[in-house]
Amino acid sequence: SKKERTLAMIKPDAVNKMGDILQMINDANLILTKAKMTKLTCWRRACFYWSLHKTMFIFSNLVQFMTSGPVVAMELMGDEAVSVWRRILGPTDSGVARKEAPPSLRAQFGTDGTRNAGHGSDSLASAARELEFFFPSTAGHGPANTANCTDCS
Ligand code: YYY
Ligand code: MG
Repeated sequence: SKKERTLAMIKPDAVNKMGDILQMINDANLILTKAKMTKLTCWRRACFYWSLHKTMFIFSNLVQFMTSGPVVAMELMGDEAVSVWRRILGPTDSGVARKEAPPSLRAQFGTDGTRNAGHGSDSLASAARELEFFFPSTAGHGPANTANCTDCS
C-alpha cells in the first residue's frame, strides 16, 4: 500500500454530521491534513466535478442541491486514501447504500442518488485536480477552471 492524498467533500445535507464523519475518518486511519468550509455559490464552481453528466434534469437538481448550503472540503492522507475514502462513502445512491453492510456514510446520512452526503475523488489524477480547486497552491491565484465563468462573482 502507498500513501495517497484525496479530496473528500461533505455535501450540504451532511455538514451537521461532521462529528460522526471525523470519527469515521479517524477509524479508517486517514489523517485530516486540510479542511475548509465554503459555499459553492456559483453554477460553474458547483458543476466542476460533474462536467461529464449530460442530463440537464439531473444536472440542475444537482447544482441546486450543491449550492443550497455550505460544504466542507477536506484533504485526507493515508494508505490508499482514494479508495479507502470512497469505501467509507459507499455507493453513489444512498438508497442502494442502505442495502449494504456495514452502513456507509451515504447509507447513514444521504437521501437518494443526488442528495448523497459526500464526494470523493475517483483517482489520483482527479484528487490532484480537485485538491488544487479547493486548496490552490498559488496564493491568490484562484481556480483556473472558473476563468470563463460568467456567473461567478
Ligand atoms: O463518484 P460518485 O459521487 O459516487 O458518483 P458519480 O457518478 O461521479 O456522480 C457524481 C454525482 O452526481 C453524484 O454523487 C450525485 C450526482 N448524480 C446525480 O445527481 N444523479 C445521477 N443519476 C448520478 C449522479
Ligand atoms: Mg465521481
